[in-house]
Amino acid sequence: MTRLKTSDISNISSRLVTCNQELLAKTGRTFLGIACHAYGKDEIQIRHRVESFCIHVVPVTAGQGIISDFCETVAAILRFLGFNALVSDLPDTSGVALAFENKADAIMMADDHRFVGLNLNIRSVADNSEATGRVFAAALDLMAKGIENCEVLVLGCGPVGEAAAQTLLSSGARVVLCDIHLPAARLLKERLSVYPGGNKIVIEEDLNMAVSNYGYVLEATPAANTIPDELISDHMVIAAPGVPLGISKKGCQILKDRLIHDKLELGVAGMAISLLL
Ligand code: 2YC
Repeated sequence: MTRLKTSDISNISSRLVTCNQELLAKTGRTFLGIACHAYGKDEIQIRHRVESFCIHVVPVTAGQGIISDFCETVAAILRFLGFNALVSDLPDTSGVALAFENKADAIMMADDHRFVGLNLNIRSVADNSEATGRVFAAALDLMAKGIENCEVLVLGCGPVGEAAAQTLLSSGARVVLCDIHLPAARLLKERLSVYPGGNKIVIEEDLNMAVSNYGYVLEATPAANTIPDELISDHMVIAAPGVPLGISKKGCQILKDRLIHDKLELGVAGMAISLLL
């Protein structure tokens, strides 16, 4: 799991309106709309519910400790979506206790291993990796104007790639898995074989060969420059939740509106909507 740096997130809050407009242009939906699409929720109904849903974002000092701006950025994203969100005055145990005492509906918090949302009423857990994979797969479905029966290359078979592949299967896509560590791809194929369409999953062992062959890519690796510029074609559509972005600045210029990437926003939106279920 890539640990974010303050420099990765410090400009997110000030760019939420712009990024929301860019998503609208690329997918026809906003942050909230894409997250609702990912979880099969009606956006109008969700809009009525978010304002009264109180989320405490609790700083966690464990392990490598606090990332400056992390909690403030998560709260800013939640408020942009319409939630009643705040950063707790207290970290760790005290912050969790305060959320319960103030009758918050949910907590969001992250240590070095997991970033989760906890619904305090129904005791559900929203995991950032699962939500991120799901929401980026939904974004790809929207960019493709329906991914059903399309082949999609999923690069990276970790928790984010797994959630994305599972979501793509449920959208009727034909999933192709690729991972630098072949056993990881094999294991994921095995796990997904129980889902409809899972028995048709293909594994590509050569990344460059794979990228050249598929028009839809979900890039979920924790590596930069996963997709070399020379392999980016004019018809490629890429959803890239991987941090750092696996595409160079030049690659982004070639792709323009056919690339979706962010480092926190869409995953937080997915977590929040999944807490409302
Ligand atoms: O400020 C704090 O409360 C820190 N304990 C937050 C640590 C977040 C560590 N995780 C990450 O940087 C990212 C997550 C946002 C998703 C995957 N890695």
